[in-house]
Amino acid sequence: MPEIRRSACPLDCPDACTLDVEVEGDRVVAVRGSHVNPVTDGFICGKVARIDRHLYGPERVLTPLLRAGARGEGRWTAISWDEALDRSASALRELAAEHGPRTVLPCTYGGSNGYLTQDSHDLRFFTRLGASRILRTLCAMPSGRAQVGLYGKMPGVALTDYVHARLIVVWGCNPHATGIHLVPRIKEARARGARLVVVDPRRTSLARQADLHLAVRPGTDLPVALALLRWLFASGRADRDFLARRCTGVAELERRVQPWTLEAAASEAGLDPVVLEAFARLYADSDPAVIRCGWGVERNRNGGAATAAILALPAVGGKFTGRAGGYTMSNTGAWALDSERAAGVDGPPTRDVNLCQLGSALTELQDPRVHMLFVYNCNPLATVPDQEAVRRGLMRDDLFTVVHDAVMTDTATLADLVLPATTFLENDELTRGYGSLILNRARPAAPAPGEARSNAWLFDRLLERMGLDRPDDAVDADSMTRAILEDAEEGQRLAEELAECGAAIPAVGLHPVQLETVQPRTAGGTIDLVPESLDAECPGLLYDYAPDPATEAYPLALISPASTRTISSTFGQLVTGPARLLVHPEDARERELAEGAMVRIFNELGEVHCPVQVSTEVRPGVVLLPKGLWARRTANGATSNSLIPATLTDLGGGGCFNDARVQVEALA
Ligand SMILES: Nc1nc2c(c(=O)[nH]1)N[C@H]1C(S)=C(S)[C@@H](COP(=O)(O)OP(=O)(O)OC[C@H]3O[C@@H](n4cnc5c(=O)[nH]c(N)nc54)[C@H](O)[C@@H]3O)O[C@H]1N2
Ligand SMILES: Nc1nc2c(c(=O)[nH]1)N[C@H]1C(S)=C(S)[C@@H](COP(=O)(O)OP(=O)(O)OC[C@H]3O[C@@H](n4cnc5c(=O)[nH]c(N)nc54)[C@H](O)[C@@H]3O)O[C@H]1N2
Ligand SMILES: [Mo]
Repeated sequence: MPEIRRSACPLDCPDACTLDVEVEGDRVVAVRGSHVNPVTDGFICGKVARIDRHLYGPERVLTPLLRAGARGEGRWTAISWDEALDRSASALRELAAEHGPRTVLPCTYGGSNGYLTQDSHDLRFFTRLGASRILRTLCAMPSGRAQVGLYGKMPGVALTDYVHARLIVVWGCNPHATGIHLVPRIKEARARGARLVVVDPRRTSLARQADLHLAVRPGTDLPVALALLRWLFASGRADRDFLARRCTGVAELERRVQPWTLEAAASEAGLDPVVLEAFARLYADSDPAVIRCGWGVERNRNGGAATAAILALPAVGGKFTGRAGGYTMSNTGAWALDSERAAGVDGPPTRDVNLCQLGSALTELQDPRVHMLFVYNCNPLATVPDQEAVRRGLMRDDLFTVVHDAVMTDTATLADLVLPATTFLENDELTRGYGSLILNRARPAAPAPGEARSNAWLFDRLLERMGLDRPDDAVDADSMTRAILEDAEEGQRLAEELAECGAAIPAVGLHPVQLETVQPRTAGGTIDLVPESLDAECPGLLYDYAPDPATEAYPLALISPASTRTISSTFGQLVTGPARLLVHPEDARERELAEGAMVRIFNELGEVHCPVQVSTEVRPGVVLLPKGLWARRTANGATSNSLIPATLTDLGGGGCFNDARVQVEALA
């Protein structure tokens, strides 16, 4: 008889679903959404519903593997964990002795968003070792800086409260792929008469249903949002009373928006100014109005300022009008848990390496060079800009690369040592949503196949082997969970709720009302529309616009948003068939590209070979290849990141994924 076990999904998605996992013998046979998390509401995405193919598929790494042939040749020798740990520890010891511990670079991003797999056991190990510190900038840095700059860590409108909105603005977000539980809430709001505006260069499925779709050129949200702000000020629709009472920087913001008339912004963004004005009026006229700001906005040279300008709209428009009035960006601010402090993360000063610039860190950085790369929760060859530089780095003879992952990723194929990781259904986890307002505590639902071990287990063994452990360290999952909760003010209540049903809600509850039940958490408790800290960090000043990087040689903007079938590159091994580049019919005609033609997409950084799909889903001047593709999905093994520059966003040092400018031609 199958048994149902409770679990939760810690993958990089806003929804943080609670799950019912059906287990037969030692195997997971089915996964369904449960009702514990109200956002999940009993259904889940197709990726996790079919996760058995990932857990028990042919790509699963089952034992530690030591490279046996040339790098990338695919010949491996299975070794024991004891030998794998000994080899890792002796490589760490020898390289640190020769070059100093900063020669070791951990490489980690978003494989699992749980506190037990990131920023706890792992960070304690690398920090005490004195390794170089990786700045985890691949995502959410520019938008995070903007949000914290204007509002502090104020939680946003609950996704479940969208049903109450009269106007929903979905800005640079594609929930149909990236957080599916918002979609039925938008549908319900629409059924009750709400209007929908979508700002996206792509005609997403929500854009097709929208009252207004603003198909902006990538990277032009900043002038668009500034023009909306200017219109609100100029047409007497700004809420002057609210601004005077609750905000700082009002006059300065009003000054900085001046260059951006609706006409100027529309021209820069490739929009009809009439449509932009219609949007401005609709926003001013609708209450409650909510903006779902996504991460498509941030992935370019203007991404931080653009997010800040969008988040300024509800303040200037006086849109904090109760439940469903305001904005949602990331909701992590609902939690005050500090896993680093609880884990005892401390160590000697070291140096920072920006993950978006991993390629140059591996090929150019000196004093000391990186001689050991330790990859976990990450597949950098698939997900980091300037893929060819990352590849050259990983191919270095004098670099020892360890990859801890559940499957043989593109990055793992170039490693020296591959260590088998558990998946979230096989290890303990404590995780909070960044959309859902929920904290989940999951126990292993099924035994791990083969010799797979969790991050917590691995980094605690290495800590011991390197003699860096201390008697009062929290080690196993229960003691780390306890330490994290005990460290927090509301820990006692959270612990009790978790013990009862495996989930807990934050102190702000499930329905925070912005500027009513939750307040700005800036130093002065005000909304800071032009924070000095952001001015200090920006090249130029906050809200300065950097123009499109297109050139005559590379006129097309390549965007690489999320696809429905993977989470970044996770589950990418399960997707077969060639990836296709979406090209607008006008751009295809100009280049004489027929549907299905093999093309070369190229710029000065690299090239990708794949077939085209001619489609009005993208606007003219924009081509699209999804993020997270595995090498096998293109004819030459390169993916969008081989065309993406390692330049950084205006705030937070983030990735400019959508600043790639390319040319496309038929492959002879
Ligand atoms: N199925 C699935 N779900 C996921 C993920 C996944 O890969 N697959 N990834 C997870 C992660 S890591 C994240 S960060 C979130 C991201 O979730 P989203 O916020 O939805 O982010 P993206 O898919 O990057 O981009 C969203 C939209 O922005 C558009 N876009 C691109 N450039 C611009 C621009 O300059 N301006 C505007 N206005 N729009 C632009 C794209 O066309 C896309 O439709 O989703 C999470 N959920
Ligand atoms: N071209 C392009 N590239 C992008 C983006 C884009 O918009 N365009 N978006 C970026 C975004 S939003 C993000 S968030 C990043 C994500 O970049 P990455 O963090 O590299 O994300 P994934 O590709 O999902 O790789 C995570 C890996 O961690 C592994 N993993 C999962 N759980 C565990 C665990 O418990 N332990 C260990 N050891 N491993 C585990 C998974 O199997 C997977 O191979 O990619 C970025 N890359
Ligand atoms: Mo992300």
